[in-house]
Amino acid sequence: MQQVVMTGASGGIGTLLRPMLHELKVTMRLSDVSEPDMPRADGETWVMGDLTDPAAVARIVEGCDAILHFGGISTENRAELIHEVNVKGTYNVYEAARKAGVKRILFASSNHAIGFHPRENRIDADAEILPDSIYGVSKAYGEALAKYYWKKFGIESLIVRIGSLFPEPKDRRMMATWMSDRDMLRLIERMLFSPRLGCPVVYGVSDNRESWWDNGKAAYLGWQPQDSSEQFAAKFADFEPDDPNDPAVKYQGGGFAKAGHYED
Ligand code: 15L
Repeated sequence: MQQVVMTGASGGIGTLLRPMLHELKVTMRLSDVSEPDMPRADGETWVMGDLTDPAAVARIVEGCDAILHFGGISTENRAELIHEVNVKGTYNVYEAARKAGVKRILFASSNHAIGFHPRENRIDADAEILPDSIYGVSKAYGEALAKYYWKKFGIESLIVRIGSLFPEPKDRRMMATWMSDRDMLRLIERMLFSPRLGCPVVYGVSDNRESWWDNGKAAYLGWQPQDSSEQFAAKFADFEPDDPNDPAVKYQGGGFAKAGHYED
């Protein structure tokens, strides 16, 4: 059985996925800076540690086969903090993985690495990197790092540009960007068990009627999202025309594209 580490296991996505991880039939080691106050599921082990500390990261990944790297700051913040946690932390994860002989990594990137693409454009894995925030810049760095470790050391990564992974869409934009937890679980399953992974970019999005993202270039993974935001359409049924000049409406990154620069 594979030993799989999840970083950021106490965060929003980690908390959503935890109850389903046993379905992967792997041994899970969960990690974060602290453990949430909820009962441990059968078979869960925890190793607490800070991603900014290389020695702690080495302990977290020791002896594992694969890493699901969800840890980090998940929205816009001070550049210094984002550098510390997302840039240095992700570097620490890849370096520790290299030294420990880890074969596969899922890098939780974000749609905010490409958030300044207009919504009229349907884009694929080769779209130009156009971050809409310093947070998005940190995700672009992580993607580049994943490709570097693939070419230099043969460590395979699945780069997932996650849309909006929440229990349900929170606004109209998320009708296009929503990803269900079950579709993420299915994607993790392909990442762990596909005979050939390489280092593809996949948009983490369910089979939504309005989607701006094309995963055709990763078709060889055999991942097919099964859920759709359409089940929540009634929530956003009141028709109000969008203001086409509002950057939050014009760009794929929504509010991140509109927000001002976060001063240190
Ligand atoms: C993200 O990357 C964020 O982590 C999440 O909080 C959402 O804002 C999401 O993107 C989104 O674009 O909806």
